[in-house]
Amino acid sequence: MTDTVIARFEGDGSGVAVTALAEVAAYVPAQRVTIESLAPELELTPMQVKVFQRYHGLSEVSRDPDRSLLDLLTCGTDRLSNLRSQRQRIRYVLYARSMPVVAPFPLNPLHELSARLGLGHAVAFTVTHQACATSLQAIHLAGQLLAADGDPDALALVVAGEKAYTRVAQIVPETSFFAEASAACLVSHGGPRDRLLAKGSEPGRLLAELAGRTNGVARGRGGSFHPSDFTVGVFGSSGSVGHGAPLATGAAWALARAGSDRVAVSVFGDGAVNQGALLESFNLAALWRVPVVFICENNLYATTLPVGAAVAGSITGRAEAFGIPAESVDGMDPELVYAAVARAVARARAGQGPTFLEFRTYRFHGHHTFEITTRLRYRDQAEVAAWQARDPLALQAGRVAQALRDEIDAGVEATLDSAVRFALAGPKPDPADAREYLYASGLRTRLGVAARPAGKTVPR
Ligand SMILES: Cc1ncc(C[n+]2csc(CCOP(=O)(O)OP(=O)(O)O)c2C)c(N)n1
Ligand SMILES: [Mg+2]
Repeated sequence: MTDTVIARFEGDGSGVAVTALAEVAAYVPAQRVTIESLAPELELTPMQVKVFQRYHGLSEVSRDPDRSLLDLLTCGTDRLSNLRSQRQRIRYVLYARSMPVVAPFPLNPLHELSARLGLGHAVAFTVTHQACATSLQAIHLAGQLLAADGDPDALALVVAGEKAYTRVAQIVPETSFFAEASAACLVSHGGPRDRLLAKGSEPGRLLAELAGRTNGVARGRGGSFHPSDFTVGVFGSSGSVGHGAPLATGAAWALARAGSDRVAVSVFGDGAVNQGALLESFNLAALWRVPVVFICENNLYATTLPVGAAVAGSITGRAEAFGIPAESVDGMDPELVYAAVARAVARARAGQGPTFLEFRTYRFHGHHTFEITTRLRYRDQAEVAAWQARDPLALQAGRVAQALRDEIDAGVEATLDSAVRFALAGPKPDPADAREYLYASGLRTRLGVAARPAGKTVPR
């Protein structure tokens, strides 16, 4: 179970110091306008409207004409649950703009925003001229400033969000047009954090878990099949294919009942789509409209079994049968994946219940080492090569400047080296503790008959 929009990272000093997103929040106005209604203002011909609608699948955008730019930005920052309590730690406020001019002169919402948030003490400035990558650039810059700051507790607030005031700014001809939304994140430096702009366990603790060490995320007791990491909202996983879905549905139900706006996400493979537990979860999730997102990574094979030989009907059709909106998305494009999950999370937050997403993707390597050692041949090398040519990492890396990419790669290498060292230095569990942590209540299981000392009753 994971909360994909609000992420929190807590470390124990096991990794290298890198830039981290301490918390992320987004605001998308509920109000939407159709492209048709914008046509006169954007000077679009009926044919151009049709191209947007049919070719780009872009028929409406979120807009909030009654809200000022300042209010739009504040809606994003208001969703940061830690902003108020961490105010004094915030040293920098960065406003990331995709367009150089965001408001007609002399308006500058940044300083008003800082004042409104009680951040008058922070250095505030705007980052621009990097088009869509400006927010990434701002986070990178915030990380560099914090690294040089000297105070390991210092934070930066990065804010993004715009309103387009002129036609030139409102539309990229035949390609796209602008909507209104805002995002805010708290950036920190100096923690043992993953550089990736998403939540995640600390690599060292995750590797230690796989190696069965007590410094692993689940004290080495989960291994590769059952790791869990509550510090980042990872509820657990199941070695039984498809059995994470009831856990996620139950967690989502509990979250909704507790009045939380968090969302549970259940991720499974195409091998799970005929599991009864999954279909039962669809039923209850749809019936109770719980905030859960079901994600199927369809990589065309369940171990070695091709999806065509195992799955009757369509994968999305299974969810649709329960009235759950379902989408099939190119899972090789990280941006499309991100956007689809963001839509599903927003639906869940708006009380509209579950969404099903099928990500069409591919497994470059084997399901398990057995497959490699026995050299099982169940797929064509040309097929593997065709999918490898669309490697999502390479695709996403191609979207950032080479210098930034090199820096990220070097950071990843350093993080991995440190993670391996941390994992291998971890202690192995003491067999005497084998019965610990099995029940939240502290209840201990009985020893097996052979292990029980003769004539003695084992305390529970
Ligand atoms: C309920 C259940 N049935 C069978 C298995 C054995 N099993 C392990 S992995 C797997 C296939 C999983 O396929 P998929 O989710 O597509 O994973 P991929 O092979 O793509 O990694 C099966 C059937 C299991 N773990 N749980
Ligand atoms: Mg699969």
